[in-house]
Amino acid sequence: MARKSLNIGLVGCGFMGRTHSNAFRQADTFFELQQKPVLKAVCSRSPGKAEKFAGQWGYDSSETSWQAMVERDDIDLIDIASPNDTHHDIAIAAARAGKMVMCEKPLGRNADESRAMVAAVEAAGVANMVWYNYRRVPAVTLARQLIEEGKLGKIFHYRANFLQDWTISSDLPQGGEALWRLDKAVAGSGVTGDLLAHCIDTAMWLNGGIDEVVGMTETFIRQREHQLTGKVEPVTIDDASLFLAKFANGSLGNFEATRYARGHKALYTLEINGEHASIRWDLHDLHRLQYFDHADEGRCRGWRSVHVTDGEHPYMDRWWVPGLQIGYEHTFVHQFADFIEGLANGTLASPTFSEALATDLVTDAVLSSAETRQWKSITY
Ligand code: SOE
Repeated sequence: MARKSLNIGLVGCGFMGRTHSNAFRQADTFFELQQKPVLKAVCSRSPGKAEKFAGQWGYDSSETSWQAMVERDDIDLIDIASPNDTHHDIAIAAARAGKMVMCEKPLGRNADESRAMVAAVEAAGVANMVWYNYRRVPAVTLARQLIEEGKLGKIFHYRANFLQDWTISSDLPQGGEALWRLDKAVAGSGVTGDLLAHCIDTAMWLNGGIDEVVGMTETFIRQREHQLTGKVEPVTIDDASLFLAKFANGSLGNFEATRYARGHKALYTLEINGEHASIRWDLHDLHRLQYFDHADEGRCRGWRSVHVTDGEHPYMDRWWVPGLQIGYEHTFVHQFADFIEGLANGTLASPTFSEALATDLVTDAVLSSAETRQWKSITY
């Protein structure tokens, strides 16, 4: 029987537009999707760019206005991969037009924007999802399985870092196409919304909700040339952000993100210490899960380095033969395949807009705590 098509309209032709487009193409090859993804249209403000992207990635058409794309009858799903300041308006318009919506993280520039986006998709009753891709690294999904099976027992500590070094030079301008992440008006915040958001999303998925936080942020370079105005302007994003957290299950969290950790390009690490076992994971070695089980026989007890490439590991039966690795791009493929599966079985793939709002509530609380130098409670 012919499968139903799912016509996709992508907004944004940057780094994330590429990761999502690759996922749409690969998922249909490696997974048995119940619906056939069709790359219908891609949209970018610059006409040449959208056209070129459409040719390269196999989209049927290109647009220069997201409003026009949202109104098209031949599009079922709007995927938002454009800068953060566009997420709110596009998602709400898409939901009102009855389209399914997928959105790159963070959902909004702040929790107020995200709340309105949640309200829009829920009022329209349309499927929705936010691309927090690191949950779908097989080793991270395996960590979740082990925790759910009770292998760690009571959890005491959760530790996460996301370290980069690409903004250290004071000559680096802010704003514009490639550097909008440095412009608070566009990004919403600096590393808190960009990098800690990933750590928080994974943390709450693995270890449950966060009740309270106390944070500290710093902007190391306070003025940069703005690419759009050509003027030297204040920098108002957080370059580094650290916070302590208390989880609802009583465990303590310790989080850090910075773009000033010389030598680290995208080092996302997490560690969880439980009563019976501990887990450690590192994005630079993403196919391995480090696991320490206190139940092991004493003389051989130690950290195991599990190579998460066997058919019995999450998602791995879809790829190559045991022992052969997959990488960063596959996390998006897994997330999209889960989204389609969710449409078929009536359970939306996680995180939905509403689940991703929880992350924005935590990032807002961290920023507000850093500003006021006070602990902040989070009400979901
Ligand atoms: C920032 O450099 C960035 O590209 C983030 O925006 C992504 O979400 C992260 O996965 C990698 O780093």
